[in-house]
Amino acid sequence: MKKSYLPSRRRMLQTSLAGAGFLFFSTLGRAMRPASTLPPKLSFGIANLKYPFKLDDLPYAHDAFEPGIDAKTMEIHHSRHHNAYVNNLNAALEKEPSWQSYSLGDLLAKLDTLPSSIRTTVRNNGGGHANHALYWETMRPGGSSPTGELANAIERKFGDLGGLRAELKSAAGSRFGSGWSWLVCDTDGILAVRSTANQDSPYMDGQLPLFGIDVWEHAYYLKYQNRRGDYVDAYLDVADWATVSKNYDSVFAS
Ligand code: MN3
Repeated sequence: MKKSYLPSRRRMLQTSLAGAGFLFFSTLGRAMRPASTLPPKLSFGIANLKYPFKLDDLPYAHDAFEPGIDAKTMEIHHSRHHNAYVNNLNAALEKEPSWQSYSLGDLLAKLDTLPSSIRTTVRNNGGGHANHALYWETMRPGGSSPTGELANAIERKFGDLGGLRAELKSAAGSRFGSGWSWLVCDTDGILAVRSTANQDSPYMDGQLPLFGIDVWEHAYYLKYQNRRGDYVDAYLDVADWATVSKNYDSVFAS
């Protein structure tokens, strides 16, 4: 009895010490929990942009999408709205140099741990920069079709491109106020349609934004006034699904 009791007691002691240690470290771990970081599989392209951020020129003329998306809206949207997001984001990071080395994707994924003095500015303007960079990247005059893995995944999830368009349009129409309608995927490439308010980015939730429709009034009011649905159709008509397909392939390449 005694022989077995002692080791057993020692085991209990060890177990309870280990338990205390576990509790201690898990408590410490919670207190010092590292900020969530964007998964490496999703960290490419726009997610990898770094401070100082800059406004890229558009790869097409402002009138390239007439009559669906008018030239004046394109010009104001890019040179004023998007430009302001870039400038405001840089101004915030100028005040917090220790955050200047983080990628745009990580800044958005780590919002909760940013200094409170810049958190809201980075949320609105970092999101604004990422969202608009994608918006310009995934439109091209005449549009294009999905290819490869994306074409297969759309067929599995939505039946066909028409099914995906309908879901994106529905998410755009039901977003109250300003925001975005998105096609996103996770690290396994699983597709989903969702919307976000304001300039919130799917990167904030560890998702890859593949395609986004800007439903702020500044994106369509000059031409469409309150007819958001007509603008959404016009943007979907010039969607560059070939570029979206290439971005989707990057998730599987790593
Ligand atoms: Mn916009």
